[in-house]
Amino acid sequence: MKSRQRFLFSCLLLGACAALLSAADAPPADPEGPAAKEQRLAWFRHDKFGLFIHWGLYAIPAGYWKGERSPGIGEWVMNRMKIPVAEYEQLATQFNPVQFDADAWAQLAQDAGMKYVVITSKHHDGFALFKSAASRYNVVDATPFKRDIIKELAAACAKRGLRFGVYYSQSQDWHERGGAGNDWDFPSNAAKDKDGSFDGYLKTKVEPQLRELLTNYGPICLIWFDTPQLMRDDNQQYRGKALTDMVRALQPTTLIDGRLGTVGDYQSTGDNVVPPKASDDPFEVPATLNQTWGYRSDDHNWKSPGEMIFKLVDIVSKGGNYLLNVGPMANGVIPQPSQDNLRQVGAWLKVNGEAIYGAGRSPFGEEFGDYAGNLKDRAGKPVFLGFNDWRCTTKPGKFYFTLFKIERDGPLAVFTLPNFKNKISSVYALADAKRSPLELKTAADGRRFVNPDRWVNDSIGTVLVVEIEGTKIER
Ligand code: FHN
Repeated sequence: MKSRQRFLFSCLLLGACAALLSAADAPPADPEGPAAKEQRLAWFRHDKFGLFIHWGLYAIPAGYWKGERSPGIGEWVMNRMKIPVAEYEQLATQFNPVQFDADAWAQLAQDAGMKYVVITSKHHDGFALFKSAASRYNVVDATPFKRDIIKELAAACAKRGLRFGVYYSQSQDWHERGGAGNDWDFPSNAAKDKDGSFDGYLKTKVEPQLRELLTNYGPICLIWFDTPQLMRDDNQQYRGKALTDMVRALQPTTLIDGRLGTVGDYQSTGDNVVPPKASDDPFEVPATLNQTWGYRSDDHNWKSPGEMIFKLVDIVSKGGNYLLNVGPMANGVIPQPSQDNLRQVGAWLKVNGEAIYGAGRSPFGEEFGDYAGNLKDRAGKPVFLGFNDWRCTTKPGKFYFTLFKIERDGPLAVFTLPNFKNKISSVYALADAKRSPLELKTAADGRRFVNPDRWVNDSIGTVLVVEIEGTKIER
């Protein structure tokens, strides 16, 4: 071959390789198909633990309005007290959280061992924590603070390698006539879903604001839509297709949660609801640290670090993610008990994170509990009695058993392994840097057990690693 021919041939070859490579890299054609979803979900399935942040004007009244206690969750004060828009929006003129420090928030998430952060960019009260050309009711245009909170937090997260996502209340917007939920300023006879005002609100506020969020703040790992009222019309037709299409077009890797009003990328369980059994379908449990999402000055009912660790392991062992919430105060500071408790979870994860990040669900199931034979709930359904002695997560060739209640044989701590046939090559405690093998014993009935004595002084979850032969679990 002459050199010119050789050159042309190499160009063709390179072109063909590049086409093949980019075909392999390109996202699968149908963005709603299972392959595209799985591709988008890879980080979510790995990361497991995220920080939820509910923050907005409601942090100022903190659960009280004109000296009267508002019942329920803090961010619902406008609704519960039927506060007229004209009065509530005045809170914006007082919103000046001078102690807000995005770096400190992102640092807390990192210290807690969380891998992603999701903040309320606009909650049901309609107030945006970002600069928006679609509505002046936003932190930059309507408050003395004038700083774009979403921008600062997105940057602080990016600096620490944390993924960043936004909560966006697409249906309820108590500030707008067309939005769902406010029947005290805009009586329900407006029939928003029929007279076009809800569709108008979607077009003039929701769509442009989502475009802003997906354009101005770097990669958005997920959008957490919520309470999908009116997202289906009378004929059950989904009216948010423009929203879904926009997310897919602007950021094809952004996940859509399970509360948009159509099938998202994963299931969102009910608030604080942990499913009783494991699932292969991805899901996320949104949960509070006390009883409220948005800050309430009178809610001191904190979950202990031990409870949170149990929930994290429980959820991961069932195949899901845990999105745990903080409600910062009006001055921009996250309540100290939230910080302290989360940092303790982080300390546990520092030692035991291998059992969580990237881990698969339990192949067993008997550890979750059982339906009580003859107990029925008020709806007549059988009652599920949860067990919380141990949980199991997995990686190829490994089981991670996290022990929460230790059985004892006299003074000896005993963990009896669930039944499986694979040979065991090694057992050790994850907290043991030396990974010294623990002796595996076999009882008269053939069941295998270990005495992890030295390691069980940690009452909030001792992880035993059991390495097995083969990657397929034989039962
Ligand atoms: O009404 C909201 C509530 O304020 C909060 O944002 C939670 C979080 O999951 N979602 C709704 C209720 O389910």
